[in-house]
Amino acid sequence: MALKETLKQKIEEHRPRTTRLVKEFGKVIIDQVTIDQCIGGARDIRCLVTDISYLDPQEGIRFRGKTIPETFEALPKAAGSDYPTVESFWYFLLTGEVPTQAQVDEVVAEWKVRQEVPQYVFDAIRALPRDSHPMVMLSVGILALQKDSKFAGFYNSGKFNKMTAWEYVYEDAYDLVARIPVIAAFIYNLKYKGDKQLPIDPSADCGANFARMIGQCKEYEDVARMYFILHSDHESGNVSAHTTHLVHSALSDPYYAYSAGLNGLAGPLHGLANQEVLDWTIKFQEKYCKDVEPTKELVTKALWDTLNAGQVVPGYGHAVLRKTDPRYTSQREFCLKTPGLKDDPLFKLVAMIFETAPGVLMEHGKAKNPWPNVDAQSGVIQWYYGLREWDFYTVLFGVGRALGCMANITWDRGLGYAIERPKSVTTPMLEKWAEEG
Ligand code: FAM
Repeated sequence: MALKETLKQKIEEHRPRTTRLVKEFGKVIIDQVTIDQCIGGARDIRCLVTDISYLDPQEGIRFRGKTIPETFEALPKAAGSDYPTVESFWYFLLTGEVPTQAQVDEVVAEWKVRQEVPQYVFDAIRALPRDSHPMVMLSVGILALQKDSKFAGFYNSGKFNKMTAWEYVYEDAYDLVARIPVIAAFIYNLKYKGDKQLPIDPSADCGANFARMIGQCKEYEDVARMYFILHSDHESGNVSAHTTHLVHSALSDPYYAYSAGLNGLAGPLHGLANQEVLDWTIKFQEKYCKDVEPTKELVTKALWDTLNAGQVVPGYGHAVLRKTDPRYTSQREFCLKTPGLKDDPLFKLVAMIFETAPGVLMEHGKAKNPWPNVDAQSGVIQWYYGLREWDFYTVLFGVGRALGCMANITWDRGLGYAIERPKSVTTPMLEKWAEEG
């Protein structure tokens, strides 16, 4: 069955489950809220629902019930590669089913039709000051696409229907995931390659095409596939996914919603951490290792300098995870099996930071999770392949994260999730409840 028909069937099968939960069990208590959660960023409060991915604090992410190695193992691979295509992963995220090769081929073919980006998007990005952050450019590019939103068109048609609204979100979502790598490649060439744009390769899958559009080598095709898949989804509560869900809950279309999600991803405590990691590591090399090899002692000193200056160690810690992020491990394994990369001095330094930082953070005693997250390892791979403009790294994250956010809001509409509206209280109310115990 083709992707849309499979998805339609899945959504229709799922709807009675959601309806029953609300109607028959709506008042069952699944959590309680404490004052520190209220003030502390709603940490851990169970109040969002998604079946696309689940994040276990010890084990890390599962996409549609599968761990990262299981996901890579199960999905059909790109021709001549150990990694699945982004397109097969998109099918899997949306439907929860591992596609057959024929189903993947269909998605790859449809992706190519959808990936054409209107000229006005490029014009809008080109009109920005060239020294704008590439995340601004990406967010503007996505927002510019809004004018042709099929969901907004459906809403304005006067024929809006809650039962079929998801089909228009799906159309926009699919267009968006196919176009965002092309927009990202355009931004890369505009900002760092003197606006020398490279054409879409109509014979290539998403990952290979992205690699070719930014002038990368053959091996980078797998880097792109791996990177986009690993960064796709991390359940619903993280800033970019939650923002996208929140904005779309007002029936803002996928372009409004994901442009907003990208603005959240651009924060240094979230997606920008990958650029901060490279910045930290390169500055460390310049400051401490001009004439000497890095040592654990030097790394320890640099980590304490950062902490004593009141800064966070980028790439370490997590709001939910309490172990090394399997997305970190997956990228580390890629480095270890790639000749050249495993002996690269920057990779060795990142590995030394991995051996050192958890102990320092534990001694520091603040971070609940002293282990590395996805961002601690991702920059070094890009650096090795010559993509050294590290302010671009969050854009790569944003291309991947689109897959998860778009799959999620397609399902949000399919299941008719309500406009989000948590309740706020005042400080005197908290103080009164505190006194009452
Ligand atoms: N370095 C220094 N201090 C840290 C720290 C780190 N890497 N991680 C946490 N802390 C501090 C944190 O700032 C807080 O201090 P205060 O009590 O003074 O406010 C304390 O430890 C408790 O924080 P937590 O409960 O362990 O973490 P949070 O849930 O509040 O925050 C992160 C989670 C990810 C924002 C935090 O660990 C951090 O700032 N890490 C560095 C930035 C980073 O790598 N972000 C990327 C996260 C990634 F998964 C992603 O979204 N892409």
